[in-house]
This record gives sequence, structure tokens and C-alpha cells, in this order.
Amino acid sequence: MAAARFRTVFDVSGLARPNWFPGHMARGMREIARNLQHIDYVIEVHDARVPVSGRNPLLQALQKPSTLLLNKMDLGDPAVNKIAKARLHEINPRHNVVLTSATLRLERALTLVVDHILANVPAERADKDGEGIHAMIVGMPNVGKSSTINALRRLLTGEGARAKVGPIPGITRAVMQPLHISRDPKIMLIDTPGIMAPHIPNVEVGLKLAAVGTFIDHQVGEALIADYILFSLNLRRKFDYVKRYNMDQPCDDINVFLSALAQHSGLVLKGGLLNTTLAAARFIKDYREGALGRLTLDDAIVEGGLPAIVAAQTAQASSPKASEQARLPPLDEENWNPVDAFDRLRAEEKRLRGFKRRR
Ligand SMILES: Nc1nc2c(ncn2[C@@H]2O[C@H](COP(=O)(O)OP(=O)(O)O)[C@@H](O)[C@H]2O)c(=O)[nH]1
Ligand SMILES: [Mg+2]
Repeated sequence: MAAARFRTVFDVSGLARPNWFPGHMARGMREIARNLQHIDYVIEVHDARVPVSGRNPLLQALQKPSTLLLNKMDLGDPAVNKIAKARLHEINPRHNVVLTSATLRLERALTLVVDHILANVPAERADKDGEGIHAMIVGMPNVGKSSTINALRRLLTGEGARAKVGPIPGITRAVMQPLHISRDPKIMLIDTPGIMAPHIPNVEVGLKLAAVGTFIDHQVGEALIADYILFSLNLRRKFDYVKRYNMDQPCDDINVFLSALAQHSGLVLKGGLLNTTLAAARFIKDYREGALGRLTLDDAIVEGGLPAIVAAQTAQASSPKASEQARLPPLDEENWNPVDAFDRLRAEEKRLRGFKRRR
């Protein structure tokens, strides 16, 4: 009976896919590509609440030894976290997948990341210039790349935070100078700006990414993001919000919900109008901070939906040109095409390898 009160699908009719690929991302991607030849190891960070949605095929195609961190595991559903990790590893056994929380600084997980780096970088690379191993951290905006660097550095060197961190996407805007995260053995880690996939496959993936804070909220719309979070909580019967906001019962109508929340929080404009935009912002913040319970948005993986999604993503990653080119949205003001840049980079690397062999 109660089930009938909740939506089972989110109505996306009339909504456009969010698209955010500003100049600093295009430049960041180009700098990542340029730095790659000096890099021994790549750490890809992704948000554990969307273990598959939104992973950037361009970053997956970097073709360096790598570890995938599902960060913010403290915010993801614990059961789904475990399944997601196991399934991602099952689908690509060469992929090291580690669940982490940069804010909780989980020592075992962070140590595992370092073990993966040490085990996968050949000794002659590690010693090549006396500067140790060069690793690079990549991923979408706001997934915790800079926080992970700080957590690793604190754990391995005891030194304080150096990478700039913050709750809105786009704080790290350029490829940064390498930071020592370990002195013996020497490991340097380079922070990079968050890079969105240039193509978001559909509106719902866009909304999931918006919910976890990948986009600038007002570009997507606070009320819409709040509605998607409300829908997702209700769909999974996670009703912590009812008690938190002192409501009588769960609610699945975003307008009614935001009005009730604005009233509860005293968010009233001059003249008595309720400030539902601020109410939406508060609700979004509470979700992102875990105050409404731990909720993974990609939990279709539990029902076995993951292999298809990952297979599609892997196909894109192995052939970014063929699958992405036709659908690339307009890029930044410089009209730079990251896919082309990668193809050029690969061709250049191949040429250099051939050159070395011939000598
Ligand atoms: N709950 C939680 N928050 C995190 C975690 N890692 C990062 N954050 C928060 O997420 C936001 C973005 O972190 P930041 O390191 O700047 O992400 P970046 O854009 O990928 O470099 C900040 O508000 C961090 O405090 C985590 O593991 N758990
Ligand atoms: Mg950052």
C-alpha cells in the first residue's frame, strides 16, 4: 500500500543532460596528457556513491598502471560499497579497486593504495631520476582527489595538508606541482583538476552526478537536484529525513517537501514567502554530508545491472575516438578536442618507442 505513494521512475521528460566542460578542464586534460610520459602510476578517484556512473573514459584510457579508489565510502551504502568493489574487480581483474574515505583517513585502505603503487612500478622506473615514483591523481570534480593526497601525505610523512580542498567543484584548476606523499620510498603525487566525461550518457546519470556535487548546483538547479535526491531516498525507503526535519511522514512531492523544510528551518523571505531554494540547498548539503543516511545512487549493480554498464564504458575507453567523437558536445572556448589530443599523444609515444628500439 505504502509503495504506491512513491515514484518508481524519475520523470526526465523535458530535461536536458547537464553538460559542463569549461576551459580549465580542457586545459587540465591537455596538461594531464602532456605530463603522462613522466608518470609511473595513476590513481583514479571516483565517488563511491556512483561507482559506475560518470567515470571518464578519457581518464580510463590513460594506459598506465592504476588503482581505482572508490572514495567517500563513508557516504555510500555499506552493502553496496562492497558489492561494487567486488563487481568492478570481477569485470576487470587487472583493476585494483580500493574503498577509501579521505576524511576518515582509513589507514588500511591508504596503505593498500601505496602497496599497489610499489608493487606495480618497476624498480628501474622508481629510481630513474632520484626523485622517486611519480604518481598522478585523476578523476571527476569534487570526488576527493586533493583530500586523498593530503590523507596519504599525513599518513606517510606526518606532514600537514598542502593540496587545496573544498566542497564545491573546480577548486583545483590546474595540474599542480608534485607533492611528496612518502619520503622513504620516495613517492611524489601530482594533483589535477577534476575532469568531467565530455559526454554524459543520459539525463539520469547527469542527475546522479549533480546529486553528489560534480556540477555547479545552480547550473543544474537546486530544486531539481533536491527532487532527485528525495526520489532516490524514497525509492530505497531511507526515511531518516522525516525525523531530522520533524515531519509527520515521508513525502514524495518536491514542492510540498521543500515548503515543509523551509518552514521547519525558518527559511522565510520578506512578506512571508518560503525560501524553497535555500531549503533545497540545505537538503542537498545534508545528503552530501551523510546526514540523511548512506545512499548509493548506482545500486542497480546489486541486481546485476553493472556488467552491461561497465561493458559499455570499457568499449568507450578502448575506442574513445570511435564511440565518443560523434557525440562530443561543443567544448571550451579554444575548441580543443581532448580525444584528438589523446590520439596524438599515443601516436607520439609509439613513435618514440619505435625510435628507441631502432637505436
Ligand atoms: N564524507 C567525505 N567527504 C569527503 C571525502 N573526501 C573528500 N571529501 C569532501 O569532498 C569535498 C571535495 O574534496 P576535494 O578533495 O577538494 O575534491 P577534489 O575536487 O576531487 O580535489 C570536500 O568538501 C571534502 O572535505 C570522503 O572520503 N568522505
Ligand atoms: Mg582538488
